[in-house]
Amino acid sequence: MDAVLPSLLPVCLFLLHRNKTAPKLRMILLGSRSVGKTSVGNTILGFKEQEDAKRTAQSAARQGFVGKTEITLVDTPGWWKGFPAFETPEAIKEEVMRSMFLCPPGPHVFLLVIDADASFNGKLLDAITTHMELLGEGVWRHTVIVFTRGDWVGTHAIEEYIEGEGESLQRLVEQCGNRYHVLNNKDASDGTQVTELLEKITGTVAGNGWDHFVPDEQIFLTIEERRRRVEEAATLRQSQIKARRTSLRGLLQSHLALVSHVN
Ligand SMILES: Nc1nc2c(ncn2[C@@H]2O[C@H](COP(=O)(O)OP(=O)(O)O)[C@@H](O)[C@H]2O)c(=O)[nH]1
Ligand SMILES: [Mg+2]
Repeated sequence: MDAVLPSLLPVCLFLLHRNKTAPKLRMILLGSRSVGKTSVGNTILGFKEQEDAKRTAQSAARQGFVGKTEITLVDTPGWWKGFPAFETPEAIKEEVMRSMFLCPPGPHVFLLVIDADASFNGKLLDAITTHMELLGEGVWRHTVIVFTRGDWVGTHAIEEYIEGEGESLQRLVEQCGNRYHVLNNKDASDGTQVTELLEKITGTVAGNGWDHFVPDEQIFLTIEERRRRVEEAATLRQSQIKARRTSLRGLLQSHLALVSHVN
């Protein structure tokens, strides 16, 4: 018996550790330009807004904690407000799609960011829908709307805002299973707004049976293939420029040699 107990110790420690392992959540910020995606990321992760913050040009993942929950948050470049996906440059669409592969094996939720100080209409709905659909089927049941500019709206009036903006916004909210939250990114001191958002996110993930969104591998292959072609074209262009320079230099040298010979 004395010999058995010590041998069980590592197993017990492993089980204890496994039960204590902190939960991990992977999420992606989506939305049109300047709605506050990067700011939402900063608010969630508790990072300060950078004074010289540049426009997000490429999708990138950041890590942090909210309480004991480890968060991987992918920020994306936004599309032009009110423009459907077919009018968005390929490079932006590609970055939006690439975001799914920056948090393997796939995001638990998409945070669809909307600025609540602006009016909403059918064009905005169409822009959001066409861009969200780039990500594949089943995206809506993993989506939570985050309304920014809570300081403009007043946190208690968000339902009024949704009702007041009419059918397009109400349809979007319904499409997302009535999952939404309002944030004031200018108030870093209000920790409850983040914990409440995290509760809604956790509720959404639990409602999906803790399944994450499974990105379509074909999208990844298409992006990689396009990248490869762009890189190949750039290399070819560079070698053409180099060859032209070399031949120009050769021409110049023979011209100079000819001139000096004549003189
Ligand atoms: N007043 C206010 N301004 C905000 C809020 N969220 C973002 N902003 C501002 O909106 C601008 C665009 O935000 P940013 O996060 O860069 O938008 P992104 O392009 O979607 O990433 C910045 O000047 C932010 O300071 C908010 O909740 N309230
Ligand atoms: Mg940004």
